Amino acid sequence: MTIELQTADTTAVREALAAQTIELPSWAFGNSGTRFKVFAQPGVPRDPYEKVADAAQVHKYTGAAPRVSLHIPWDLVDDFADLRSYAEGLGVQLGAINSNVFQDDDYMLGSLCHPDAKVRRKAVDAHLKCIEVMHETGSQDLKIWLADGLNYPGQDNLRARQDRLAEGLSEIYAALGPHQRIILEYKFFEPSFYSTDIPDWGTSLLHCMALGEQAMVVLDTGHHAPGTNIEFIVAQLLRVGRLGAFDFNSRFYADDDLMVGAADPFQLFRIMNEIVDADALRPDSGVNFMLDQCHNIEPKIPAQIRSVMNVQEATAKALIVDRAALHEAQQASDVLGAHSVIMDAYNTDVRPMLADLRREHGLDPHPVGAYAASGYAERIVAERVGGAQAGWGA
Ligand code: LRH
Ligand code: MN
Ligand code: MN
Repeated sequence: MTIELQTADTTAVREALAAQTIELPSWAFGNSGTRFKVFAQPGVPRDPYEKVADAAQVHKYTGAAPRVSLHIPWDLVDDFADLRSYAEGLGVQLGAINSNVFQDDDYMLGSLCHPDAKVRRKAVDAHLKCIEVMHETGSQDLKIWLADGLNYPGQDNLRARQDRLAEGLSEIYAALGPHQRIILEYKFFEPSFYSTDIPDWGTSLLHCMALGEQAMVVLDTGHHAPGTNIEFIVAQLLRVGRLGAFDFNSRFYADDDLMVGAADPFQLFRIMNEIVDADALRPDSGVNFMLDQCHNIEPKIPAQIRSVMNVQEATAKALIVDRAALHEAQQASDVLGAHSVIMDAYNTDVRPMLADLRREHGLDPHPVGAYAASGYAERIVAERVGGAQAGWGA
């Protein structure tokens, strides 16, 4: 059985979809690759302004991507207020600020967890600088992902590193403005392989709970061991009100950073199903839906457009789950009936409804085609020479 969307009243579904926003990462627009090779693409941005301009194109054709997150210092500019008004002029806002305390030589053995107090001081100061930037950009979220960890047993004291981390985070937390948040990301491996200082949602949550209500967990969908039930983590964090954001991407193996919904659209649907079930899709729910992807072999702007559409499709399928029927089947211990309700929604083609919704909002129903026809890609290839690698030098 499939759900008959043509005859159903989809008003509430459409309203929820129209209100959904997805935040884009500035680094997705720069050149990227693997440790084997970075393939330079013609026309990629040469500075943060051009990254913002490209992100604005994604919003122009999807109507659903009104914010772009930055990395400091990858996206350092002289005047962040100027970058902000440039973005606003293009119809987008500056979103989360990411602190990159992983790129200096000083950080080889860690940042906030480093055994040397001088390095820890430098790492805390880098975060305080990010908070200053956030005041200028109007950003709400300070996104912290640390590359801290160990490659060898005995290299450092596991417990002492957690204590140093707690201390550094609390100094950063104390500097937040009243409407600002720390969103703390976890990742189970890489660049460290024996032990990572924030490897999992539990560790992130423990630190967030110790800090206070303005600290929330970031769930990057590529940061788990294969087979992890990610929607369970989503459900659990929502229960305790600590899911601050997603970094959406797809993975076949590890932190692949491929387009969200490409490797496992069913998983993305299951995640969005938990979001909808907990009423966390509301724009004021406190969950920031971000992308965190690299487009190494595909053109970047259309890849971001496609990713936004993939999130919208998974969300639409989650929204059409017949929750009353699901509840009834669950209460009746009807295992197969309950499962069918979920699968009926997942197997429904929601693309015509999303195309209609775009038309209703004055957008082209086919964002990728509309972007391709606009001539923007050809224009940036002609105008921009010597694009920057994702982050570096931009
Ligand atoms: C770490 C990570 C984190 C960084 C981004 C570039 O793997 O997911 O979110 O900010 O990649
Ligand atoms: Mn991430
Ligand atoms: Mn990652």
